[in-house]
Amino acid sequence: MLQYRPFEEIINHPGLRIVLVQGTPSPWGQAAKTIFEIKGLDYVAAPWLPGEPNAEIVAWGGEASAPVVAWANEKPINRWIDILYLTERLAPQPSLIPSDATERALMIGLSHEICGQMGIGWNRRLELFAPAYVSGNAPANIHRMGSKYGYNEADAKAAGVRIAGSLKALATQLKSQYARGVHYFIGEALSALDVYWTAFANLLDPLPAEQCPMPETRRQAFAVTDPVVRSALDPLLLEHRSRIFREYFRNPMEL
Ligand SMILES: N[C@@H](CCC(=O)N[C@@H](CS)C(=O)NCC(=O)O)C(=O)O
Repeated sequence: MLQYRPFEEIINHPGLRIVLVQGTPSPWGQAAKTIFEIKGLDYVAAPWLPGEPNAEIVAWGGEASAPVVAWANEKPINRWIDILYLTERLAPQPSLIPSDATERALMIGLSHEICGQMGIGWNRRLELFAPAYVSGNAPANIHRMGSKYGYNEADAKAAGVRIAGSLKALATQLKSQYARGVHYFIGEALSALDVYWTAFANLLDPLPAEQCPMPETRRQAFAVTDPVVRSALDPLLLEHRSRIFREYFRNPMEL
């Protein structure tokens, strides 16, 4: 059971720590947390208040966003791929990174399409910020987040088509796997890509309240209406998300 500790308490903790966006299913953090749990890694967590300055955490982690992860007295890290490789070092089994170089390249490439710069998470966030900007009176925290996460009109306009492109690549790969009877994105077993897709799908088609107890207003905002994106959201992708969630995620999600 996730119990948030005050940030001060985790700074000098000797083991694995994570700062998580509190109260909303922020996918970068939920994916990192779930990878810890799949690998049986004990960890302690502190809350990041979304949209707030969180100055102490920024001073410690050097990054104005969450998750921030730290191990022992090593430098805190925040990028999804660095966090994944740390967990592989701390608990090599079960491995979530394919040992075959070609499969690994495909896994990391498709994971970037979800978690990386200009990936699904990045573009979906631009879509979520757009209405406030278009209204001409975006509140301060949206302005702060928008400038932090690269909001501009051109990229916001292109976001839907870019998300659809990434979804089509994911659907093509998943269909080829299911066609040969393997219900994972890559290779023969669970990889980090299955975890990332399951966590980030909440930004397009949120899980029901009993599985993901997020504020109702946020759920309505997260459910994508853009027809370009909806048409690329293949039903197999959502079926896969629900199966991986049931088999590998804590249910309900801990926010
Ligand atoms: N550092 C992560 C990205 C993390 C990220 O974008 N976090 C956002 C999620 S929306 C966040 O912290 N939002 C809350 C805030 O900025 O206050 C990576 O590069 O892989």
